[in-house]
Amino acid sequence: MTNPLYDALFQHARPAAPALIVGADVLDYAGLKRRVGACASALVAAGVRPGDRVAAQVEKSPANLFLYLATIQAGAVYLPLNTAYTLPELRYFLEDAEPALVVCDPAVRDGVAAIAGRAAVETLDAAGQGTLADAASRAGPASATVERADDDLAAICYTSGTTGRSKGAMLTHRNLVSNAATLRELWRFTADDVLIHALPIYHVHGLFVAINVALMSGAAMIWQPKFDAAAVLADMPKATALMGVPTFYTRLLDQPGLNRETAAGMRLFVSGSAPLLAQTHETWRARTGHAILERYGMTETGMNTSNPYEGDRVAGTVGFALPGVDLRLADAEGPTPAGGIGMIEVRGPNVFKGYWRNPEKTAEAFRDDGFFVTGDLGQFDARGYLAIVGRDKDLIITGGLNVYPKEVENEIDALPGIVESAVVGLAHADLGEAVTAVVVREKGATIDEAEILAALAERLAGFKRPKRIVFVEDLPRNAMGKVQKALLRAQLAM
Ligand code: MLC
Ligand code: AMP
Repeated sequence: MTNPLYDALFQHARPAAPALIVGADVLDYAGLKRRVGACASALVAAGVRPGDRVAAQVEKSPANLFLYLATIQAGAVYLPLNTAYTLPELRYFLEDAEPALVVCDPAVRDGVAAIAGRAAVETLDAAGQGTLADAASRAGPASATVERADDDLAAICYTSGTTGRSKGAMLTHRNLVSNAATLRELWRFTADDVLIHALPIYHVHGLFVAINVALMSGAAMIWQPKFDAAAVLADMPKATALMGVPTFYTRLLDQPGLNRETAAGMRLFVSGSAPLLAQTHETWRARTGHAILERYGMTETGMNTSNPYEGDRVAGTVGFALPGVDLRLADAEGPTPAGGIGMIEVRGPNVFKGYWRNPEKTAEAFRDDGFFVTGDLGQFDARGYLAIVGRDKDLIITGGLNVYPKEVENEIDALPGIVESAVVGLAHADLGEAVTAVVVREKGATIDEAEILAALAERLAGFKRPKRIVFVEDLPRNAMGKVQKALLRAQLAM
């Protein structure tokens, strides 16, 4: 029996070695496998069959990790959902993915049940308690690990489009195994490593980069429920590695206790999901003696490039294509001339199988020769390091989370008294970019910032809601009638 991802994740697991460290509690690999097996039995008892989707909107806890791994062991497809999503946001994912089971917080169980269609609903709270945990504690060990092929789906991760609705990126066992194996080798992970895991596990960074690489190495994870700079700093002397978004690093730099001594036992700091400012890189190096290793990835592709483990880690670049990943710069007319700026396109075992039930969007995303068009603009320097110089997609990345302006604009425009709006990302010291809305009201309308934000709170996850709303008489447009967002950004930045 083979189950490529499950087998790969536990290939170096020594039964008595620590897998998960939560405060003073240590769970070894034997214990982890037992808990995962019990959860897999509970999934089967809840009606989950191979190939079924298991949607999870749960707070990060060890039980959430068991659920992910159990879904894989049961041959099902894991569908993680940001805990910040509101019920209206959730409804779309559940309708589109048609999961067999939804696991959610007990507090929203009834609301979720009402939109879950034919799916069963189980619960897990932030402490890992709930009906699924109860079922797992009653269940015996998993009867068997369900056989899967390399090309079978392991996960569907939703990612928004610039227009239209979110698309489910279908990730196969091969995608996830190959990417984690490559990163483990490149970043020299071994069973001696202790990774501080402070990322959310509803996106590929925390889920497939951090968890998969650590487990596949037989390493331990210090499991933190969310990012808290002081808590990360306190655990640093016990750890060897950290993975984070740039906000982690800027917030850690605000901690007076961050210095060469606290970071002495660490061998690797990885940053990704959003651009790391060169200034953060330099300041970090001066304070800790470590060069942050920046890498570049996407939901659809996992990781594509990385700065070298040995050799220069160049600030403002994302390094080289990973072994086995083909990467080129091109545009509609063809390859970008040397030194020029072009669209980043990638091909390799890491690249997803397509968008769930969406052959048209899948076809649009690929070139005829199999390269996936990322929507990111890149440029190689003379030494072949890739820099991400922009995005050919209207996207804001705030604290490592993606916000599609159109989605926010649609919600604002639907409010009474609003003519139209434009949503842009403005530079923000903590979050990289901050969602900012420029709004045109109807004549005489009095709707204000607080009222708009209160209305949006019912519809949109908190990270998508504007940090600032500016009222204007008109939006600047070009001759084609298109809103000039670059101009707006420049005006607002003044
Ligand atoms: C939370 N808030 C945010 C936010 N996170 N606002 C903007 N951007 C964010 N990223 C808002 C909440 O809605 C809330 O608002 C307030 O901030 C406080 O919430 P919090 O939960 O206490 O926030 P905080 O702990 O400060 O979280 C910030 C953060 C977190 C940066 C630590 O967002 C985080 O862990 N980000 C990592 C995201 C990630 O994993 N990205 C990887 C994607 S995969 P209010 O109004 O309710 O008070 C990917 C591919 C790749 O991109 O290459 O990796
Ligand atoms: P997502 O769709 O949430 O997976 O986000 C992927 C996007 O994050 C990429 O297309 C890039 O625009 C951005 N991204 C990821 N890593 C980096 C990085 N190191 N530097 C700049 N942008 C990045």
